[in-house]
Amino acid sequence: MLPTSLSERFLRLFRFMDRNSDGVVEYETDLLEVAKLIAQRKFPEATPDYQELFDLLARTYNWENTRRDLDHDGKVTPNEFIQGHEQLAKQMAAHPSEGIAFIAKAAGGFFDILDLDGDGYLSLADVQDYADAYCKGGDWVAANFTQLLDSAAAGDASTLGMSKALFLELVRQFWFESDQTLPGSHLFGQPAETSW
Ligand SMILES: [Ca+2]
Ligand SMILES: [Ca+2]
Ligand SMILES: [Ca+2]
Repeated sequence: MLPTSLSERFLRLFRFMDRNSDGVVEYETDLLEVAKLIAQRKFPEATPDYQELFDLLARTYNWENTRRDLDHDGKVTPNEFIQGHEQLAKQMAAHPSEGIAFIAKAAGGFFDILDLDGDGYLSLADVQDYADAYCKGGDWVAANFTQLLDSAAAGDASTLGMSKALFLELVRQFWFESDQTLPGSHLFGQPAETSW
């Protein structure tokens, strides 16, 4: 069993990913649109660059959702979502260095897609557009982003935004550290729901 702190935050992520808020995450009705919006943001539609990025995102989202869909009915329920991550958490505990390498590759690649101007930092606009793609934008995004940046060690803080090193560490904490006092536990969290 996952610690309650982890399953609660994964449910929060689940609600974030459930774009149309109907209680299940589906590739066609939730994630396909996100792939379009994120690719459109980076490249003009109908260009080869756009198509390549869209295909990559669509393939990745479809693969992830299929992997989580344990009964193969096309819909990922909150329970399936949690169970999938239970397996992942076990693998991470057994092979931590492979887990870190996986995060650097998967989340690092996604960081580069979101970093619109390619300067190596995520700006507030980058994360706002990301939340908007899932129909989850709002004031909470800026409040959360500021809190996450403030949480960074002085050496990592930057007026440019969130560095990739900080981002990857927050992602690692979110997925694998049950300690709720770590800043990464608050990724995707609306400030009203968190206990800073
Ligand atoms: Ca849905
Ligand atoms: Ca299912
Ligand atoms: Ca940037």
